[in-house]
Amino acid sequence: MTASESPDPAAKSNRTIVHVDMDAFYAAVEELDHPEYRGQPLIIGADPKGGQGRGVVSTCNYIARKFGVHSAQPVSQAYRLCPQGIFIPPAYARYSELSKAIMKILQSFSPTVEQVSIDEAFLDCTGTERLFGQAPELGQRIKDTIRAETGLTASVGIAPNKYIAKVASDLEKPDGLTICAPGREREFLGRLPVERLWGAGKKTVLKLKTCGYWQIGDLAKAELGEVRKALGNHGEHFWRLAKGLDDRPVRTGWRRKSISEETTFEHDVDDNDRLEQVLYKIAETLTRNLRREDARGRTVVLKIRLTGFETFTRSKTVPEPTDETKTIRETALQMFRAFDRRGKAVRLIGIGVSNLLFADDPDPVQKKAARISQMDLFGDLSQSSGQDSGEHSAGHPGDKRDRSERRRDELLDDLKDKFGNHIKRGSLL
Ligand code: TTP
Ligand code: MG
Ligand code: MG
Repeated sequence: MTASESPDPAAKSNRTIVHVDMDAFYAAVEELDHPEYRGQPLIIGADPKGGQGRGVVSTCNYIARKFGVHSAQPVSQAYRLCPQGIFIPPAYARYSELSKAIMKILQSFSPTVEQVSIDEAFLDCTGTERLFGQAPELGQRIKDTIRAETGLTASVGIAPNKYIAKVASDLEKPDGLTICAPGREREFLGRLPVERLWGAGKKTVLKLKTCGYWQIGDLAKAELGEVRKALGNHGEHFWRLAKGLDDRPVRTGWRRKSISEETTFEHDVDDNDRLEQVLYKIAETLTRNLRREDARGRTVVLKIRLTGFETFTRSKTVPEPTDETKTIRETALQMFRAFDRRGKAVRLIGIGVSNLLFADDPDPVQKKAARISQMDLFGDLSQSSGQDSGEHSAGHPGDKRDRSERRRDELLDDLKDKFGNHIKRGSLL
């Protein structure tokens, strides 16, 4: 039994929680595979087309970051900041392959590994001192093993809880190792800006600053009542984090919480028929990826970015978790038709599905709706496509899907597997 499952709350502050996050992951993989890119600014993302490109940057190496380039930035802007950079499109299959290799390495350090994105994971290493040494030695070993086996560098944070471990891994990137010893939590967090509170979005940060809480230490010292007044229901959560208190266990068998797929147009599109056609295609690809992973979701999210980059999301929860193309497509279309673009054309359109359940979900807690924000959903696009397919397993219990729809979806998936993506369902022809 790991300490995270211990019924004794006192034991929780003595956990050894490790957070590992790869440095400039996609870019680092490209540098590994293409030594000629090393030493130059390298930007992974959509084609910048000499500054006319329309997509966004997935990530860039640390040299490019010096020019102000960063993830989720429009490539056109990245190009203006760094025209001499090497711009290359992402090769997801390769990143996914290395991600799997890294997760396997992490499993050799603890049976309790929770993958939280393509390049990061938490480990509960409580009680592994005799095997791997104290925190500094453990962290170095993890980094060295990843380096030796993959050629990539990771940043590692070690702390008594997940929140501080996550903050720690980010503090000395790249190739960092940052440790917060038990008992030093408040000191460790105190001088960090409130932006470092995990889960605090722009609105929360603004409210905190308006109340005079600029550093995490300011919040830790505040009266709970005051914090509640400022932040409402979330007040206590952030107040506890600020005090370095976080009991959340490291969960094994983690699965993604959401999946999404989106298209950025070469030229903004105003024609509703064309937009609906694109939504059709997106729904096809997205649900095929869902079925490959044996996952179903309850919340369908529509994302629309208009001319000028204004971005909106709309979401709708369906009664039963689904992976059915028709249901997800129709739900997205409904939201699209109800959305008032106020005459503006569309730059990007996408569909996401969250509140995912998996057929072989071992942990009933995961079957509860995962409450994630829509921002998180589309912040996770790195994993939205190009993933390897998973094995199909027994199927979801209590399957209430329309059997003919299911057969249609599965038949089409098989055809696409055999003959490629140009196979389309009748309604698309
Ligand atoms: P991150 O770990 O956030 O970033 P990173 O590994 O590139 O750089 P850092 O050293 O700061 O950790 O994301 C992991 C990968 O996910 C990243 O290499 C590319 C992808 N990604 C996107 O595609 N879009 C995004 O907006 C972000 C944040 C990441
Ligand atoms: Mg990273
Ligand atoms: Mg990461």
